[in-house]
Amino acid sequence: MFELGPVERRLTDETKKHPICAALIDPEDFDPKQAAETARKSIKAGVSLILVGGSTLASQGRLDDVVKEIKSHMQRDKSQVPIVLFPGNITGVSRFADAILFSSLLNSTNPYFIIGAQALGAVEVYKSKIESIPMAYLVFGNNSTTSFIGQVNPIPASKPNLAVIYALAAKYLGMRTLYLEAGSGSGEPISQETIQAVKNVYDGLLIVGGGITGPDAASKAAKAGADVLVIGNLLQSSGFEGKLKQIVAAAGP
Ligand code: 1GP
Repeated sequence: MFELGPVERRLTDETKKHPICAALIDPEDFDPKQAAETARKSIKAGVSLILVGGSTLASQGRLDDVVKEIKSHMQRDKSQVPIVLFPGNITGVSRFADAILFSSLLNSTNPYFIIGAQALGAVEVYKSKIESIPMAYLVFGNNSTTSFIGQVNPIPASKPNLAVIYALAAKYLGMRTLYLEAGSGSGEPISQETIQAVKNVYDGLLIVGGGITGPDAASKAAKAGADVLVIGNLLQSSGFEGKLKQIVAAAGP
């Protein structure tokens, strides 16, 4: 039978209490040392989860190095925050992580991103023995790297009902996690209306990301029903910790 692994159980338990924040580290943007330092600062600012991945990651070796470095720093600091992979392709698997968001890009026009890459990457996940968390991934708008690479048929921001039909499909397919993605650096985060509409029909873990750069956007997404808020781009600006702390406080209890 299917059972929740420790990371999914932890996230489910934590988000029952209040929404949490995740720091997304793209190994294309940080070398291993910078990645570890960014993860450390993010945890200090209050994030509950470190995500590692990106849409254009070409080197699995680079991913391994980044995850290993983050992990060794976290062990030194005795941090229990999980490191979870957020893969954009088959290069996104590392046996050094705690879990993987094993995702299907449901609104891609290319079956490769819906099930092809998953089949090709599955053996690597099996061999690595890391925990797999099934996830539906939905991309809004057509201006992001993830939208371009994933050959997405983008959900228009003004059509929450289109997100709802995919959320229902994800639920009926047994996907326990759903990620609403506005695209990294988006000027238009996922709207409250969309988050609420999805939350009404979907009872799994609801992740929201793209363009959350301040406490206002975080508070809106959390109030609308997001369980996990993903913060990526902001981590590249110097002195991001102050803003991240405000975001965590705005999202939290
Ligand atoms: C991207 O949703 C994430 O996959 C995070 O977006 O980089 O805009 O924070 P930002």
